[in-house]
Amino acid sequence: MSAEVNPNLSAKASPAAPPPTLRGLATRGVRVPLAFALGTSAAVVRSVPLLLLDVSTEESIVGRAYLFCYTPAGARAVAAVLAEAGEMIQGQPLHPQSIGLSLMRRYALLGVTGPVRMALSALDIALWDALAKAAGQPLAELLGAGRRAIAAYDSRGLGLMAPDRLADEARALRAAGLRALKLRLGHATLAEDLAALHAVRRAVPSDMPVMVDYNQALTPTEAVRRGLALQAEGIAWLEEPIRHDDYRGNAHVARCLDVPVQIGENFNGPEAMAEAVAAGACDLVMPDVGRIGGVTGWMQAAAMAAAHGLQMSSHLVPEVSVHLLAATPTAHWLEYVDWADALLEEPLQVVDGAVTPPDRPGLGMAWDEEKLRRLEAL
Ligand code: SMN
Ligand code: MG
Repeated sequence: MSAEVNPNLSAKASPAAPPPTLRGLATRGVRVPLAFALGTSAAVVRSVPLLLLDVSTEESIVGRAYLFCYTPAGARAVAAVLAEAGEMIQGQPLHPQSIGLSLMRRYALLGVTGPVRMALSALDIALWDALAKAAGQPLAELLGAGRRAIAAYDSRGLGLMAPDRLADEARALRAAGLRALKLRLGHATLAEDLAALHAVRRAVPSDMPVMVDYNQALTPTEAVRRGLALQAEGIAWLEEPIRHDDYRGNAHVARCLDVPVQIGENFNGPEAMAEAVAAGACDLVMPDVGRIGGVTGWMQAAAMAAAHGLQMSSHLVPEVSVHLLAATPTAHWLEYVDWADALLEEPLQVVDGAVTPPDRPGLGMAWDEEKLRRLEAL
């Protein structure tokens, strides 16, 4: 009896191609004016400072990322850290996880929070973009997922405004085609918050989900009082009712309410999310790819959310987040804003209330230099 030879075992595998080598990086900051100003309980946002990052390799692949840096000083701080990190990674192979681990170690003394965390997250995003381009695949596919449609809610506008202006803006947003929207609350009184919610509710179909976001405005006691009144009116979730890092307080609010408590945009890395989940601080999570640690940090957070059966949404940066949510087992909602339309060659498309990762290699983002020339440089 002759033994069968498995041809796959006997064939000599050809060695894998070496990874691209990193050459350097460049950043530029721009101010993008908003069509719908965003009046939150913490600040009124009329224009957004965005920081653009290009990472180049010796093979002429360019990986890109952009971040919302909250203030112009934020953009300058993130750019300064990136310039320093760029010198450290020159000549390194394109291995996002290994580079991230060594930079986190390098910045352990300064502290991997705030602008440092944002810089390392942006770098990780750009490295993964380059890796997916080198593989000739959309990022979602490189992460092992199909390019599936992710339901999106409209997060433009609907700030702290008078009820009649809110109703007008809700109707304008509704015409744009998304099937859910987010209202910012945190007026001086509960009565004003309820009036704002009623105005939006009356302007949109009765079954349209309305998320509400307090941007950390309340005390735990006030959050429970307002949360009980709001949940009776039907809201999709109660976002950041109190200080984001008071996990015990958030857990108390979550226990007292039926409406799901949503937090996550301020999670500093997957470690913060692990603590929040362990404390029972929320019912839903929405990390920001620019604070959770880029693609690498997001995928760790997604695994944690899946293991705990927690639905996970994104925070801003929808062009990047849509690829990541496609690869997130418990994907919930994509937060949609159109801020980067002002600088992209091919802005994100909304179809039937959802966004699908584009069928282009990497993230599919290319800067439109003509559009960029029209924006104020920071
Ligand atoms: C937010 C986004 C952008 C600026 C300020 C606040 C926010 C959100 O909390 O969830 O969209
Ligand atoms: Mg929020």
